[in-house]
Amino acid sequence: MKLPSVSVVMPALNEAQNIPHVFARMPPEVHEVVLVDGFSVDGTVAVARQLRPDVRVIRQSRKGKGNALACGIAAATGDVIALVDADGSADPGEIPRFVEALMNGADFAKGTRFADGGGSADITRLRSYGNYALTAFFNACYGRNYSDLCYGFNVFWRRHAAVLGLDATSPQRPGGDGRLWGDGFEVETLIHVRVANARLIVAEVPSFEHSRIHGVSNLNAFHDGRRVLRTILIGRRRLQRPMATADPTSVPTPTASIPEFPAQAIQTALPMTAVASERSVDPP
Ligand SMILES: Nc1nc2c(ncn2[C@@H]2O[C@H](COP(=O)(O)OP(=O)(O)OP(=O)(O)O)[C@@H](O)[C@H]2O)c(=O)[nH]1
Ligand SMILES: [Mg+2]
Repeated sequence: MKLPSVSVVMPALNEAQNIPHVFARMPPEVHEVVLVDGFSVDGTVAVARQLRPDVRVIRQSRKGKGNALACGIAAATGDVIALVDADGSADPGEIPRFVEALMNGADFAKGTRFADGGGSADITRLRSYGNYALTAFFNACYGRNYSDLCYGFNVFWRRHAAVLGLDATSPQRPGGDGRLWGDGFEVETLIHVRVANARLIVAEVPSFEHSRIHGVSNLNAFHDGRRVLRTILIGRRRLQRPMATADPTSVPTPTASIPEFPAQAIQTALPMTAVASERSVDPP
């Protein structure tokens, strides 16, 4: 049987020291690596290009990890899209197991650290409790039986990308913090809300989360936890009132194409002061 082509979409904000470890674990057969740079100032793009001259570098349109995923997904061309963090916590060597779940009939393969065969060296006790509670609440709202809601390693058929409805091209709002709803760390929950509302077949795939190798997390457990909770609540309202269009989990219209960085423009086009700080912004 012919294996599907896999696009790896990798959001990266100042991950120059971690990219070598992640790329070293990349299965040789991946179709493309789409690195979505968050205006890194540490040479992330240069390191990626040096190690993998074929890497596609995308410049994100707004701020936040969620916006980076939206841009990467819109730019990907493979049959399958794998969302893989660039900090060394996710092992791209696990991608074939996710693809196998898709080949066995799943529409969407979501990673889980909390099923047999999975685990985490990275999650703190606070985050673990928070994730447990949010996962239970999500399951109660959407009739699912997931073991892990807030995990970034997910793989799905690209033909379902429209279901996710991530908005890659709308401009930032004047006076806003540079992010629209879904642009932050609530993005994984937003994806799961839309996948559940579309009744896609989801397989959980055990995955081991390693510790971030270098650098610091961009996530704030309380702040981002609140955004996750709000995403679950709003998506639930939409499930009950399917005609509502004004809430942030409604699926926007398809997006235009995403600009790709020409190789020479990268170093000069990245502003040195534009590093997004997820901690300093309030939810809308
Ligand atoms: N392009 C882009 N990537 C981002 C942004 N924020 C985070 N990322 C990337 O998204 C991935 C996950 O971010 P982390 O800061 O590791 O957050 P986390 O994995 O939830 O938290 P930890 O478990 O503490 O590492 C990493 O590859 C980051 O570099 C952003 O604003 N833009
Ligand atoms: Mg991380």
